[in-house]
Amino acid sequence: MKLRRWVSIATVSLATMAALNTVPATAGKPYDPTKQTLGALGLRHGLQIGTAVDIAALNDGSNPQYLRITAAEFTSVTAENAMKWESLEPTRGKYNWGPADQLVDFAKRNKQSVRGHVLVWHNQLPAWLTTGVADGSISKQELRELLRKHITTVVSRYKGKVWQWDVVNEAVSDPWDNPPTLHYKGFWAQHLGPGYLADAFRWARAADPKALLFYNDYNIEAFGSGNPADDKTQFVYDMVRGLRAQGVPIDGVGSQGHLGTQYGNYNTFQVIEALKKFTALGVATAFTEVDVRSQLTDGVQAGDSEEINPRLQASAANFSVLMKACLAVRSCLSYTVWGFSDRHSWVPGWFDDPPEGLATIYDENYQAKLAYHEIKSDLMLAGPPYVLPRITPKPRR
Ligand code: 9MR
Repeated sequence: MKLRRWVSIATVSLATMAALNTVPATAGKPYDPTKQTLGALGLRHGLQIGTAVDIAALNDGSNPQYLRITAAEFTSVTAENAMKWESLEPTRGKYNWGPADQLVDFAKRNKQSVRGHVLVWHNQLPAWLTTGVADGSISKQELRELLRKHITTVVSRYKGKVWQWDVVNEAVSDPWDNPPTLHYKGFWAQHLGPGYLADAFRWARAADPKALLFYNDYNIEAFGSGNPADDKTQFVYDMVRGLRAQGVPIDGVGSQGHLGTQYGNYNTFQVIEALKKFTALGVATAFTEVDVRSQLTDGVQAGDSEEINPRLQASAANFSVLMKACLAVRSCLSYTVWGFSDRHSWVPGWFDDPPEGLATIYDENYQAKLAYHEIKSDLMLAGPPYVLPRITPKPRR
């Protein structure tokens, strides 16, 4: 009786796994989830696990670990810098496709999806463009046409090869900006007005009818006051709702997930709630640039484990909160880390007063950190019956 009961439970759960397409090919070997990569575990949920890729590191033959882990551990890749406008068109009219093409080819060889990053952003613009606008040799009308051409050229080149495009990045100010009331900020809003957002999505859609088109931003992991004047998540939510209401082809909201252990941190349910609210607008969601940095105090720099350990633990907990929220909300299509190793992270170069670092899931010697193990266990333990297959929206026309 006992045995029969066990057998029938096993049969039901195998059937459930099969129905959900989650039975891994075992070829006779018992399936051991603890031995799987992040990417393989993500696939059980239909969730892509990605990383930002530094092409120079990928090409550095003296550092084979970087390429090995990029290929083995992830099912999605994002160019950390190679698809930004200044990288693609450093000289007006002369595109440098090499590094971006290389990443797209690498992804194909390794059966990975590509998140395209980024079409419209106020940073890392080519100098010829910003100086031309500043000295008046590029008019507003010409600027708008240059943007249309850029989006069309880049999206067309990678048509069918890029899964999700970050069409517009970081268009909204922060409460610490001046004025503090949230507003559309930066080069594009300043020169073209906020109408550039709708234009950009429409131009991207015209160039690739199938790619999922995302708005991407930081500090939108959870809602705050609910007042769009000081709650950035609410501002972005209202913006996306407005764009959808106008029929703008926006398919997703990317929440970057740049967190720090020194801040008050979110709990999983606050993040789930935010993802669900965006989902209710009919869009996909994703974590697009996750890392969790810490201050490198004198003690941390001196190797004091009493200062290092709590930071590694807090970092792991934050990585895990975003992963659990993503697993729990079916619109969340991918979870991308912004570099996987402390050897290649934007954090130390960016935050130097006080210095910050320790932001990724592997240390400088490519050893997996607690954060790696925690998100892996999240992926593993959210196994059957708690598998929620993803729901991908139809790209909007
Ligand atoms: O990681 C990128 C770093 O190498 C660049 O120097 C920096 C320049 O602004 O951009 C970093 O990536 C950013 C991403 O493109 C958009 N969101 C914030 C990321 C970290 O700054």
